[in-house]
Amino acid sequence: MSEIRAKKIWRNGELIDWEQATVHVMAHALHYGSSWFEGIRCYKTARGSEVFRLPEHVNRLFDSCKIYRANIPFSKQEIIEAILQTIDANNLEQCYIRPLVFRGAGAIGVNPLPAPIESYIIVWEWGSYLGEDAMENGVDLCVSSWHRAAPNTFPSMAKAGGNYLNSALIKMEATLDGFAEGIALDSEGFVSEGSGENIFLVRGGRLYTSSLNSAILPGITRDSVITLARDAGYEVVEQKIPREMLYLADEVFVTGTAAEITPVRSIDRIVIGEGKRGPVTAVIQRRFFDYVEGKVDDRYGWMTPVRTKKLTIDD
Ligand code: PPE
Repeated sequence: MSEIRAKKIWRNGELIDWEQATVHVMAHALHYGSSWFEGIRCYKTARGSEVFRLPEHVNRLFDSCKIYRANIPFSKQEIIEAILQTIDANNLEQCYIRPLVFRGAGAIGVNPLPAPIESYIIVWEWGSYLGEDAMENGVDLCVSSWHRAAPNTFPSMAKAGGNYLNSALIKMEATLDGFAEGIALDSEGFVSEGSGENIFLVRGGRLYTSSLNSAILPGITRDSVITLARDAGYEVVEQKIPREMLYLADEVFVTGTAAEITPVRSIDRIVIGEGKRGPVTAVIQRRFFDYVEGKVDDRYGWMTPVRTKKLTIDD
């Protein structure tokens, strides 16, 4: 396990030392999974450090909390400012950002409403998610024996800590069986998503991705890929995807803030297409990385600059 550490963590409005960011064992979230979080990336670009789709991630955090009747005691703008401040305080040119809101200690029992809301922002350097050579050569996936939660059980549009027990079952099964990741089906048996990524397939020059009614997290990378792919002239279809369509695809790739755009070379040991990164995946990858690394204009207004250190007279 690589060491994950930074200097400062933002907690309820102030920056504290990394070591001080501890939680009481009676925190509601520890007992009942009542937490909500985001994963955001800050990239080093030619224009300086910039955060990718920051307002969209903050909106999704507030959406996740709204579903669970948790009121964040800060405005969206305050959370945005706090994220930029935390990156700056840690002096990181690029990093992964984890805003985390949870029900803390102060009430006993399942009812979360009396438990206080705690808000944190954590940043650290996080490299490749699905293995070092994954971006070039692709990864091997399996279809998980675990399904995503049925509608009316756990809302998948909330990025809630509790949902990740399902993700953990998928991920453990996949990795212990020698796969990089598992793809879960929804409760009807259609393709949903990976433990921490959305999924796309390419067939006949067209892109397909599971629709929101397949228990997916509405991924912000997924949304960005849909836009960039249409930009590149590809048709993108959001629909219910039968499992076998994965095996018959010309190309498959997964998307997520941590995973970015990772090609898939096999699923359940069935070779996908040529068994390596396909040409459409390569185009999407290039357009994505050119965008986040600031090699092209920010035509969609997706990048938020991190305030850099103020220059002093001596500089
Ligand atoms: N589905 C799930 C279940 C999921 O966790 C993620 C992100 C996505 C789809 C893609 O969403 P987006 O990041 O908005 O494109 N998973 C986050 C957590 C990963 C982790 O291991 O922790 C992430 O990529 O940051």
